[in-house]
Amino acid sequence: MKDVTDLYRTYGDERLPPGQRETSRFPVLSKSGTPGWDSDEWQFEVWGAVDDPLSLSWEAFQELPCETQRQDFHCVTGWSKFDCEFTGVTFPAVAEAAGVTDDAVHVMFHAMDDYTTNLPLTDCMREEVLFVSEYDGEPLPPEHGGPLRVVTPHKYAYKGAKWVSGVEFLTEPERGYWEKRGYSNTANPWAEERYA
Ligand SMILES: Nc1nc2c(c(=O)[nH]1)N[C@H]1C(S)=C(S)[C@@H](COP(=O)(O)O)O[C@H]1N2
Ligand SMILES: [Mo]
Repeated sequence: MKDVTDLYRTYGDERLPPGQRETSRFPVLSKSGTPGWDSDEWQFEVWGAVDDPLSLSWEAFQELPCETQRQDFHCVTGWSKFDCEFTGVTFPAVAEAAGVTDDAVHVMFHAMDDYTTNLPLTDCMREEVLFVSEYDGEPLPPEHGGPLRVVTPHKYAYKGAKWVSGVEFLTEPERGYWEKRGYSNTANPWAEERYA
């Protein structure tokens, strides 16, 4: 298994970012309830600054190359969970399948509960940004974003959309749900970029 729990070395001296507490629990944080889904109707869309927009069924999405990684998870409200085992498809693999064009600079993730979150393209084109469908070897629990969520271990967890349904490649930056409501746009846990 790929272990990316040492990525903190790029950002700071300590694995636990400043102001965080380690927890062994996995709390649930959602702006509204857990949306339902139907595997026959589920569609994953990729659009915007791409040569080949994607519209993938649940079955087709499963055919993308998948890997398991050990990662840490940092919530902006102050808890961190070490050594999560996430299985999924890397962001670069999805970007490659869609043929991202040269003018793309930014990304908006869209979710089934109308959540959105944004990141610069360079922060997404990393092997540890995963579209996760399994947690600890089991299907990702619905309250944690199942069937599919994004994880961003180099950023606070609000940058990872649960119930992700689409990815939009943008030629200019835009802000997502919490980024418009006072959360940091950049969200680096080692710099404690919590609120804007
Ligand atoms: N679609 C969606 N994704 C979301 C959220 C949400 O409300 N809706 N909350 C975000 C926030 S603020 C956090 S801290 C993490 C929490 O993930 P967890 O519930 O699995 O701990 O999901 C993020 N992704
Ligand atoms: Mo959060």
